[in-house]
Amino acid sequence: MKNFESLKQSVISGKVAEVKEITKAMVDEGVNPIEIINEGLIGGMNVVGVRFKNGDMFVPEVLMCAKSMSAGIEIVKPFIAEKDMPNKGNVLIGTVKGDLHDIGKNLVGMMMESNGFKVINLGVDVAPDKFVSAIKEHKPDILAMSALLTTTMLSMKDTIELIKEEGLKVKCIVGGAPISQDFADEIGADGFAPDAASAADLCLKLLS
Ligand code: B1M
Repeated sequence: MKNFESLKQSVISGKVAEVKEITKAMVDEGVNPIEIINEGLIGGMNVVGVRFKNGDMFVPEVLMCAKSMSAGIEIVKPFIAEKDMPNKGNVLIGTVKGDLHDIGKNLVGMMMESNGFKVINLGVDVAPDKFVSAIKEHKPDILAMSALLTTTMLSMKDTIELIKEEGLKVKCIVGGAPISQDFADEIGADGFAPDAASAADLCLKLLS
């Protein structure tokens, strides 16, 4: 019988085919699907998050781990009612207006998903009014904005101002290579995270 530890190790190694095989075997054996997600798939990604944060793993490896975790979740999903899927909160994420960089933002989204958040990804080049419409539609707990260009980071400020003008209640967090805690404070953001694993930790902290 395959155990949670071998599933966890396969996620940590980013072995998509192996994760699929073990997950399928566990589902066939009647293992609780929520436990497969929490203890095996998310359990593995939690280790990846810590290693990435400490500089012991790099972007391409982390992307493979996230891909393997998602492959496992896709197998388990049909056996779980939507209401039973782990959900620590809803996060809306996007790269700000004028900015097309999305590798880091997608990594942040994956790390949040692997921590049990439901993530709605708005993509790139998202203007303040588009963020605002999406907040009205999806009512997220957190809005996470990413910017990689010094020329686009001010769009974060515009978005936060518009959110305040509209009286919307959502925690706004920011990140990306040119962003700092000082900048986040200056524009009135609720938080800043320097990397994907810290962004997931920040969401947990803000919603705890
Ligand atoms: Co561009 N680019 N790029 N680029 N690009 C940079 C950012 C740049 C620093 C390169 C350089 O000159 N040294 C520079 C910006 C300079 C500046 O503004 N200070 C630059 C430039 C100038 C440009 C163009 C203007 C180039 C041109 O056309 N003349 C152009 C702009 C296009 C546009 O956006 N309008 C451009 C285009 C591109 C490509 C399309 C070719 C490509 C993007 C492909 C894609 O994303 N799909 C690209 C790339 C790949 C880069 C570099 C090389 C790598 C970015 C990356 O993916 N890093 C980058 C140089 C660099 O950073 N070394 C560069 C890996 C990624 C995992 O890290 O995105 O930092 P990062 O994300 C991290 C953290 O920042 C954080 O977590 C992530 C994971 O740990 N994080 C968050 C990110 N978002 C977060 C959100 C959060 C929290 C944390 O929310 C709370």
